[in-house]
Amino acid sequence: MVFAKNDVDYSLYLVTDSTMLPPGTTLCSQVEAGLKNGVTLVQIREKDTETRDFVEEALEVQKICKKYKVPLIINDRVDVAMAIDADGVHVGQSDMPIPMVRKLLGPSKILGWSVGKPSEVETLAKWGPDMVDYIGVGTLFPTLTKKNPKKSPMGPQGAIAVLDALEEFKAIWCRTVGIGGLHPDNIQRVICQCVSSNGKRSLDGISLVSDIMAAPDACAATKRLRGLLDGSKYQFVDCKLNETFPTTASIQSVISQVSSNRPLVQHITNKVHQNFGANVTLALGSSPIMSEIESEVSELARIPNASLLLNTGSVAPIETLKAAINAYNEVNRPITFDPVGYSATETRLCLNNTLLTYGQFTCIKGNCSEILSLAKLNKDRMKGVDANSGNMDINLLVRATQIVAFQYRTIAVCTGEFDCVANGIFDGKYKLSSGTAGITAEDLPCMIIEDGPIPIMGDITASGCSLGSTIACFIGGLNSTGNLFDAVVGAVLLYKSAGKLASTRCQGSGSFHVQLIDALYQLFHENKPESWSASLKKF
Ligand code: 3NM
Ligand code: MG
Repeated sequence: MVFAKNDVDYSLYLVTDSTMLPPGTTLCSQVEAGLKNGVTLVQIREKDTETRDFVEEALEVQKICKKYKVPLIINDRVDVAMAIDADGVHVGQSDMPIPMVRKLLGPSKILGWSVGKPSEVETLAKWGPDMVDYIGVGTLFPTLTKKNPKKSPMGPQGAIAVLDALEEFKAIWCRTVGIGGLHPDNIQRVICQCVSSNGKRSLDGISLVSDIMAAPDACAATKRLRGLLDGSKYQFVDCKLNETFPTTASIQSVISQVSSNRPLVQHITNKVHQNFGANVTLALGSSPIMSEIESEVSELARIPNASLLLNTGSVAPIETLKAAINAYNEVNRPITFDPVGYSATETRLCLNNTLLTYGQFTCIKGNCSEILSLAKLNKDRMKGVDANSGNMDINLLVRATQIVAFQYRTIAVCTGEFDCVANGIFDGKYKLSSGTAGITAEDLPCMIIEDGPIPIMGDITASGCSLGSTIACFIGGLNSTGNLFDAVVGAVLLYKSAGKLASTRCQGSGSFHVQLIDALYQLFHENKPESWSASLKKF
């Protein structure tokens, strides 16, 4: 069977591995269960099978693929592919060179290549459209399937770099599938986040092994995957994800919701912030819990209006942080992420990037240095955890905030003399192949909150961290119809106005600390955002 190469559907690409078959199943029964329920492409990848058995298995699988009119690709073994007239071959970076494989296969077969780096994209672009038809982009997440992994997981950010390279080098013909550690809990996030910076392309599909091959019920497993791919909305918080701009009236509504819902705000945060953050949370009519106990995170996340603040200046073990992210993502409860000192040291850079790869955050809040580094617009390493002072260009900061919002599909907050908030959640909508239909970071709604300098903010500890507490209270306190962008902007507006008010009432940094809590308490309970001192404008 010859497939028109342009018509191949890459959306759900099953790669086999007969070493993980559950009892009572066979290679063929698992493949057929997949094909019956929405697998669109099959690759036989059997690393430990002798040639003769490999050929026999390939012929069996080929029969099934023909029945479902789905192309069959052979991993590595160009000879086997040619011998059985398979539809294509997939090779890795250390297998036979692509031009040789193409020469052997001829022009009409599908040729796939494993790619992990932009430089490899540059190579395939130079070869032109007659060489590589699609690439497997990976390894995305840790996987137990690959016995001798040569690459470390790249996360969605690594896949974005590959998609950007395809656009940069104009390899428009080349299709893409993500691979490595893809499971129902991360597939929608991957499709949603992995969009080229020009908004023009997303992954064309996902490729996986264990989720179907090792499934005791491969039919049900495939159906579930198919449903996630065909859904078009990634609802990772149970609140409204729309694009309207916050106003003082909508912020007033947020505060009423927080007052009546009294969210439980779990803090995993640094020692300096713990006490102050708990008091700020109480001032905002919410309940703080400073728990770092791994075994209780799932229970906490299930409490109505639970909200998590994750501040990476914390000393909690990384396994606790991951468990918390998992628990809140699983039940669609919000996480506010504060990557303290994002790139100040190699250790922090690695920890923060690991967590950013690991889950979905509703809000990412940082100071100018952190946001610039996250957006990769800051060439220098940060010095310590404080924001670099100096004249900051508003256009640059807005751009950085929008990039962070776009790349992590989050509401990004950049704090400083003025604060920027950019909404990258869109409508939670995602699409295979066509990305955001050309919407880019620059198109994202962005608000600026200003109230002149409040230098004394820098003279107390944990003032930035406690803005994180305020945001976590506000988004946690929303009703299911509440608006996330309103909540985050409202938190920033309140915090800035309270800071200003406290600075006029205090006598020094000690009383400023106390006055800040009083001002937060007063402004929150009065709930008259139209009279607050900080200004709110669209950028
Ligand atoms: N190739 P699972 S990762 C076959 O990174 C393969 O190129 C990878 O298995 C790459 O879906 C991988 O079970 C294994 O995680 C994917
Ligand atoms: Mg190989």
